[in-house]
Amino acid sequence: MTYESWAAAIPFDLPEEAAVNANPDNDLFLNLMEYALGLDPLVSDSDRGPTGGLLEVGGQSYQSFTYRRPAGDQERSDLTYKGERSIDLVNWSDTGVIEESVSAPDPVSGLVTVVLRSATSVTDPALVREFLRLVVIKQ
Ligand SMILES: [Ca+2]
Ligand SMILES: [Ca+2]
Repeated sequence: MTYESWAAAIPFDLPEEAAVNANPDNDLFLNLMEYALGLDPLVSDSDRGPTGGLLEVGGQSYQSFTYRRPAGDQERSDLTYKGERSIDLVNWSDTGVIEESVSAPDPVSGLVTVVLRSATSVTDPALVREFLRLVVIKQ
């Protein structure tokens, strides 16, 4: 599936509401992210975005975040998903972000759950602060 085929199947009121950077439902997500996460671009569903937390791996705690994305015949073939990390909210890089797991598709929604985490333990004395985010790139 591509963004264009996805958007063509949605009953937007106005043509401009189908743009990747439009947000006709006024929630937290522009259409591109609605598409990327398998959300409804016409229903406010801000609570279904990525969630942050701490993940325990090998006795260490790491900042993590979890998001869901469509898979199988709903896979977004024109998108690249990337976790990025920053220590200053200015410079971002995918270095230091690990994809910890990808679940099997949920039998009802068809979405897989992806868990990303920092490579740096929260107890690392060199770590002052860090931020993680999800970036979606459309080819
Ligand atoms: Ca939206
Ligand atoms: Ca929405």
